[in-house]
Amino acid sequence: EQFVCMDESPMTLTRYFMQAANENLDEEHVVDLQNLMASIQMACKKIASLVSRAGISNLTGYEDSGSINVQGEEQKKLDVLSNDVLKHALKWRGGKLGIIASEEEDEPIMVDELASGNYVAVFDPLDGSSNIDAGIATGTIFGIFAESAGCLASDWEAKINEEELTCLYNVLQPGSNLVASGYCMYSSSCMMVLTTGRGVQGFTLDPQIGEFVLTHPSITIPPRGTIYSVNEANSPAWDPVLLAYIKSLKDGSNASGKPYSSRYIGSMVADVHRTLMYGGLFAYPSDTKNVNGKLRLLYECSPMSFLIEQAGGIATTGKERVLDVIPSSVHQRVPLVLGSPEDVQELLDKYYEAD
Ligand code: AHM
Ligand code: MG
Repeated sequence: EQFVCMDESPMTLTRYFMQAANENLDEEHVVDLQNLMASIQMACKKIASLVSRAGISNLTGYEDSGSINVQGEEQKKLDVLSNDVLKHALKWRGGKLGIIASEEEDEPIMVDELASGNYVAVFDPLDGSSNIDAGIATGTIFGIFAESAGCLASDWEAKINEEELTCLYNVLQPGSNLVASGYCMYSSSCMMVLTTGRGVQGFTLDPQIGEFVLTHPSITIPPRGTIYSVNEANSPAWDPVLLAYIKSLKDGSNASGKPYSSRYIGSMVADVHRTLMYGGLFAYPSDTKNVNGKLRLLYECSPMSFLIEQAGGIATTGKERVLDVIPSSVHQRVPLVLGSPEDVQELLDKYYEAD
C-alpha cells in the first residue's frame, strides 16, 4: 500500500468529548467541559486561519494604536485579535464559564456576569507571536479550573485587598487544581494536544473536513531524550549548576554518556511539543537578570506542566513542582524546566547535591 487510507469515521475532538461525556455522565464536570472544549476548538480553528492568512490580510506587525499590554509588551495585531476570538468563543453561556485571565488582559475578567460561572479559564491566546512575521510556529495555551468554592475566602484571596476583585482572583489557583489544559500549535500542521487528567491526547486539524482528528492517542514522553532546548544567549547569567549540567549534555559526560543536540525555536508551544514528541528537556530557567525566568505561571507554565506530567514527564521550577506553586498575581513568572523524567531528574539531583 503506497497511500495511507483515510479512516472513514475518524475520532474527532468533538466525538471524543461526546463519548467521554456519555461514559462518565455521573461526573459533574463532564458535560460542561465538553461545551467548553467545543468553544476552545472553534476559537483555535479561527486563530489558525487568521495566522495562516496573516500576510495576505495585512495582519502582520504591531497594533496601529501602539497598544501595550500590562507587561509592557507591544501588542501585535494578531495577539489582540486572538484574544478577542477566544473571549467571544468562551462567552457562550452553555459552557457556564465565569472568569478568564489572559496574557493580553491586565486583570481577570468576568465573561458573563449573569451566568453562574463554574469555571475559570486561563490562556495565552497567541504565544510566540513575535515569531509570526517570520512564519515560525506559534500556539494557543489554555487551562481550565473548576471555580473554587464560589467566592469564599481562601488562602490566596487573603492576599487581595480590593474586595470587589476578590471573586475574580479565583484565577489564582495552583496548577494542581486544573481540570483540563492543553495547547493548539499553528505550524506545518495545526495540532491540538490536551489533557483532562486521563493522559494526553493529540488531534490534528484535517483541513479537508475542518475537524480535529485523533492522530496521537495516549501520548507519553520518552523517558530520556537527546535534545536540550534553552535560550543559550542567557548562559552567562545562569547559576553554576545549570551551566555545568548543560556542559555535560554537550560533551556527553551526563548520565546517558552521549552528547545531546540543541534545538530552540523561541516559541514555547513548538519547543514543548517537540520535547513531548522526541524527549529531552525544555527550559526557561532563572538567571541573574531574570530571576523568575520569563514564562508566566498561570497561563504558560501551569497548563504545560499539567500536560507534561500527564505524559509521564517532570515539570519543575528547579526548586519545586510547578503545579504546587500558588500564584500571587495573575502575570507572575516562574523559572521552568520540563521534559523527560530521567533528564529533568538528573538536573534536579545536581541541584540537591549542590544545596
Ligand atoms: P510571548 O508570550 O510574549 O510570546 O513570549 C513567550 C515566548 C515563549 O513562546 C518562548 O518560550 C519565549 O518567549 C522565548 O523567549 P526568548 O526570546 O527570551 O528566548
Ligand atoms: Mg506567551
